[in-house]
Amino acid sequence: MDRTKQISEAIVQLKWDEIAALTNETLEAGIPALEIIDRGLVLGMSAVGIKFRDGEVFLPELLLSAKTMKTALEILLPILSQQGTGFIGRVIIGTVSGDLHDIGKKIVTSMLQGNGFEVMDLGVDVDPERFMEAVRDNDVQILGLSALLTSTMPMMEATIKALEKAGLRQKVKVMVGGASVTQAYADQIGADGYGADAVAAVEKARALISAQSP
Ligand code: B12
Repeated sequence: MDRTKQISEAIVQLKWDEIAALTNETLEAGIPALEIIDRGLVLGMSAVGIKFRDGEVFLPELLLSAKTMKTALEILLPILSQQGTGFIGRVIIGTVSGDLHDIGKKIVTSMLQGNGFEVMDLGVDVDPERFMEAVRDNDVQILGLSALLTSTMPMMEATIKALEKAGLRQKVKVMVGGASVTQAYADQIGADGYGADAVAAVEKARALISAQSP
């Protein structure tokens, strides 16, 4: 079986105790970390998400699949964040209020770090006030907001509004992402950028910084 397919199968079959060895073997076979994530882990998680939506698996399985994915990411994310290029800019990132999903945000964070960005990760369930304070108190160019639930996506707009209210909207470019977020939604809430995945997030962050430079 294709090695990345084995990884995605391991996520679906909840092989949390085998995933570390499998990930190391796949790296040793010369498959790049990002390919293992995109063609293995993310495909596996998407499959689990569909099974959950369709009532074929339940919350305990969802938690175990996330644990399996996180175990593999502990090996892979340090590789992504060590690619090493010159300093480009500073980013604050977090998952919005009410939302606990952070796997995708962590991948985005590591990819940004590996591509010249210093990233301050505020974690999950971050309310608009906390984002606003972090932007106010730090020298940053970009604010990244992540949301996976349709019920928490409005907190992205609430955060942008909080920045406006505090007179800080011009200080940062706001970039949004997460499974249910789209470019149309980003436009609708007045965000400056959207990234469908971690590679797109890096490209968008670079473009936003270039546009800011005099
Ligand atoms: C793993 C998972 C969980 C784990 C989360 C573990 C963790 N620490 O993150 C647990 C078990 C905790 C969980 C809980 C819940 N979940 Co959940 N979960 C998932 C699942 C299966 C995978 C998410 C994931 O990690 N994907 C892999 C990563 C790599 O992808 P990603 O997050 O989309 O990130 C990529 C891009 O979106 C982008 N990106 C992400 N963030 C950002 C930020 C920026 C700035 C940019 C530019 C880009 C970007 O780049 C990333 C890398 O490529 C999804 C299904 C799915 N297909 O999304 C459901 C899903 C999101 N969950 C769902 C639900 C309903 C729930 C619960 C409400 C379940 C419940 N009844 O309790 C709770 C809510 C808890 C809460 N308050 O947040 C639904 C949401 C439905 C909806 N439309 O709102 C989904 C879609 C499942 C489904 N099909 O029904 N979940």
